[in-house]
Amino acid sequence: MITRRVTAVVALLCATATACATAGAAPERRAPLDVVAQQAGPDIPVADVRAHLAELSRIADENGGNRAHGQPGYRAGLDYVRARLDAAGYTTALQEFRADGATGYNLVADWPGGDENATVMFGGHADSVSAGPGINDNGSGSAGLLEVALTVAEQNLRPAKHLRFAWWGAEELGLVGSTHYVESLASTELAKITGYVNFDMIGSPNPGYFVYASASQPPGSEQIEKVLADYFVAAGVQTEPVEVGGRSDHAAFARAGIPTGGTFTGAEKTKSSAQAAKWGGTAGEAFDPCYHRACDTLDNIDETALDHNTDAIANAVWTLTA
Ligand code: DPN
Ligand code: CA
Ligand code: ZN
Repeated sequence: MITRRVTAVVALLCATATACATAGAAPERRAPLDVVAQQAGPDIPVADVRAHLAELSRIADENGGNRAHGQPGYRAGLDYVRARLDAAGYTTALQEFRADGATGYNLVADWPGGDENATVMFGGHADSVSAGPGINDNGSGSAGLLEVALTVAEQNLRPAKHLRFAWWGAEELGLVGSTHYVESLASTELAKITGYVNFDMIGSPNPGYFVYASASQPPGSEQIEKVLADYFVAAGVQTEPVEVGGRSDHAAFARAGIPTGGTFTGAEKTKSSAQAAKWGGTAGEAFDPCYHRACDTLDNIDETALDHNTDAIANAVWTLTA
């Protein structure tokens, strides 16, 4: 029997702040308790995610302004992530590959324990383009995944399933690192991976709240889509399904028949007025006007989007590995 912590998220509605705060007032009639959804997993403080982004930004600054494949900033950023994971008790490994005449690296981190025949993976790419430091793309996913991984360790989570995180290299060259990982795994090892959940751009400055559509993904992907969407329902944030197709690192897993999913806050596409009406921000502007540009810096992050998506990662880790 598996026990897991389930926190019911309950929204108490008060007509006014004073109505809620007034001490000793006669009990007033309220709207019925609105149990929005059940959530597993902790609330991750966004300041802790931001601290990792500040480190990645500093690392880019000290290494020629980027964290691109084949550049010194890539390894420096990956080494920062790895050192934090090692100190927390993860078993980490660097997988090397070659791309464009340079050595690339994937970082794979296993949380000891759980049933390895049911391994659930969470990942995102760790490389930037060469134009800039890549703080939204994909410092955001890298930092969110790192802070959730560190929280797993702090809380000494003992999931029934085996939990593995990955930070991929050379995504920007055409999904090279994640494709190399999937294609180099023995079929017996691949068969143990029961799901892969991807986080690529989760703090866009003019954010949308997108969940990868499961319809065009392998069977079983619906469960991942639902768990991710459920977080946002509980948080009172509307989402839209998005077809990410071959644009990020879940693609190789999907090709291997592994259920996949993920969240995304938008790149070069323009926010519609209907989207601005439900999410705020600016209609007619890109979700990320600094996509693949030098201005993808610490200023290019929407903290609310980063916060929600990191909490959604935590909810998915706790739920899917239970
Ligand atoms: N794969 C992203 C990039 O690194 O440029 C962009 C992207 C992510 C596009 C997710 C669509 C969906
Ligand atoms: Ca949070
Ligand atoms: Zn990119």
